[in-house]
Amino acid sequence: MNTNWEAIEKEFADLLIAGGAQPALDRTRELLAAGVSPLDFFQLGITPAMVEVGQQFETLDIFLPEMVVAAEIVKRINDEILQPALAAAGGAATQSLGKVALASVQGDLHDIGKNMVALMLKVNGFDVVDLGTNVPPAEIVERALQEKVDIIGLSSLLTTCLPYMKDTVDYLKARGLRDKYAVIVGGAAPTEAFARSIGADAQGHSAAEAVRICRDLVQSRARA
Ligand code: B1M
Repeated sequence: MNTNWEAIEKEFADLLIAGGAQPALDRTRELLAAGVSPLDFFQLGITPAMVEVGQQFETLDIFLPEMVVAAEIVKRINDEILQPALAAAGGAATQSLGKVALASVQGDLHDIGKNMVALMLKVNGFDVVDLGTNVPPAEIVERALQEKVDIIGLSSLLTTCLPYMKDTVDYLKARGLRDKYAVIVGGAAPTEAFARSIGADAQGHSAAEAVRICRDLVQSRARA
């Protein structure tokens, strides 16, 4: 299917900033009915539209209330349309590939991307323990231990919260647990170089990439 993603991104950035949920929900349903895949729509339509919303916030063309409303509309698009469609397409996994604890790190309340990572991991055969947002390093590690996870996934969109990713890895080391878990970081804030610098195992740019990385991490740990 030949889809003009640039036009869709622009259309949705305008719809999100205009602030009414119904037109955005209707248009999403229309695109999916026309054959657009929910994952492509999320990655190539909605995510760049949110980046555009963020840019307009940065340049003071819009303000926090508009960004809050845009986020609420995207949550409804995800909850009511995309996540059910993705879950239905994913089918039921017969065997768990591994268990992942996911958190938006201390100070960070952004969760739209983290929630999509959680869903994509689940539909691809992982068990996910979603620890929520604004989770302090010690809580992440102690819950990972309680829940007997294989992988710790840390999300952050705020550069001011990057130190808490490092603190989480440092806390693992201090508890003598660093080798027990693979650690993946993601979200708009951490770069690959940052991930390396704090001793994380990997960094992911998207939910689809997070799934690929978690599969690789589980396989390489099984071989080790
Ligand atoms: Co905020 N915000 N925000 N925000 N917000 C950003 C992040 C910002 C870049 C906007 C901007 O200025 N351009 C900026 C951060 C600047 C910086 O740190 N460099 C910013 C700011 C400044 C703030 C506040 C400080 C604003 C204020 O209060 N003055 C405040 C902070 C609140 C807090 O957390 N303490 C704030 C608040 C908010 C809202 C509450 C209004 C809302 C969040 C609502 C919510 O999440 N429940 C919001 C939003 C919506 C945004 C933008 C516009 C969109 C974020 C989003 O949902 N994107 C954002 C602009 C941007 O991202 N460029 C912005 C869509 C989502 C699907 O993408 O989250 O990147 P993303 O997730 C992707 C990948 O990153 C990846 O996969 C996901 C799916 O493909 N990924 C992982 C994510 N986690 C992963 C983990 C992995 C692997 C991959 O492994 C574990």
